[in-house]
Amino acid sequence: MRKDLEQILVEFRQEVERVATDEHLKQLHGKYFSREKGVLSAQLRRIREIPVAERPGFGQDVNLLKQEMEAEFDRLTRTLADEDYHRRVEQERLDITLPAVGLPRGSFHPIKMVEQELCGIFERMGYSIVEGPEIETDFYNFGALNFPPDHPARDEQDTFFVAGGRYLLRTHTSPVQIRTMQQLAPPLKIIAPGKVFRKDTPDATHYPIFHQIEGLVVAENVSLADLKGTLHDFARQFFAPDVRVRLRPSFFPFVEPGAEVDISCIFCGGSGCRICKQSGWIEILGAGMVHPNVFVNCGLDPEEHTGFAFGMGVDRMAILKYGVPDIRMFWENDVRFLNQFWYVQ
Ligand code: FA5
Repeated sequence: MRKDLEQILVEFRQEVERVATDEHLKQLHGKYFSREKGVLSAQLRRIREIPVAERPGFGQDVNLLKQEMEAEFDRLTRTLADEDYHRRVEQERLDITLPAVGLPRGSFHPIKMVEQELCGIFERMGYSIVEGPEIETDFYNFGALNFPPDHPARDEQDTFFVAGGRYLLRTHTSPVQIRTMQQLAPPLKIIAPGKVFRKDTPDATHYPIFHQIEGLVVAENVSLADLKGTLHDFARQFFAPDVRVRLRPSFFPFVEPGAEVDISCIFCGGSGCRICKQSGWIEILGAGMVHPNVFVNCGLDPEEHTGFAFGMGVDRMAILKYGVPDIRMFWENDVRFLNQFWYVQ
C-alpha cells in the first residue's frame, strides 16, 4: 500500500483506540466514511491527479484501505455494543438473595372459614356434603316440608319472591332435605351448607342474607337419642370439651318432635351472665325427628324410615365462638376485622 494511504490507516487505528462512546463512533464514521467530506472519498477523488499508469494500483490500494478500515470499524462497533450490554447487565443485576417483599395474600372470608370448620366436624363423623339451589319453588321451600298453606313464613313479609312469585329465595337450607331424599336412596347422612335469605331487618344478630348448615340422617331405627348424641359430640368439638347440650320442645312443621337446641353458656359456664341473659343456656339451632308427612312427600314409606334433621345458623355460630359483637361486621368488609380470622383454619 502506498505510504500516504498507510499513514491514513495508522491514524485511523489510533483514533479507533480512543473511541469510547456511541457519539464518538458516529463522529469517526462521518470523518472517514462520509460520501461528501470523508477521508476515503477524498482519496478516491484524488485519482484524477494520479498519472494514468499508476491509477489501477492506486485504486486497488484505496480499496484495500477501505476494506481494512471497514473491518476495523465493524470490530469497534461490536466491541462497544458488547461493552454496553455488559454494563447494562451489571447495572440491572438482580440480587436474588435479597429478602422478598411480601405481597398481601387474599384469604377466605371468616364465614367461609367457619363454615368449613363446621362442615369438617360432620365430615369426620361420616357425613357427605350436598348442595341445593338458592332460588327455590314454594314446593321445596315450604310445601314438601309440611308447611300449611297459611303458615306465616310463607308471607311476603318474610320471604323474597322472584319472577312474579313463581320462585323464591330459599329461607332456609331445609329444601335440600327434600331434594336429597328424592334423589338418593336411604341410608342418608348428609349436611348441606349454603346461603339463605329472609326479609329480616339488619341488627346485631340478624341479616337478610345469612348462612345455614342443614343436617339430615335417614336410616332404620334412628332415635332422638342419636340426634342428641350427635349434636353433643358436635358442640364439644366446636365450642369446648365440657359444653353441655339440652333439647327444648319446639315446633317446626317438618319435624316431630321438634326442638330448639341449647348449649351451656360458653361465656359463664352456665352460671348466668349478660350474654345468656342469666339463663346459663344459649340457643344454637333447630332440630327434630323427620316428620312422617315429609317422608311421604319424598316418596318414602314413614313406616320403614326414621330420621333426624337439624339446621344451624353459621353466622350466629361464628359470632358465639369468636365473640363478634355484631353480625353486620362480617359484611362491612373492613380488612382489619376480616384479617383477625386467619387462625381459624
Ligand atoms: C330454620 O331455619 C329451620 N330450617 C332449622 C331446622 C332444620 C329445624 C331442621 C329443624 C330441623 P330457624 O328459622 O330457627 O330454623 O333458623 C335457624 C337458625 O338460623 C337460627 O337458629 C339462627 O341461628 C339463624 N338465623 C335465623 N335468622 C337469621 C338472620 N336473620 N340472620 C342470621 N342468622 C339467622
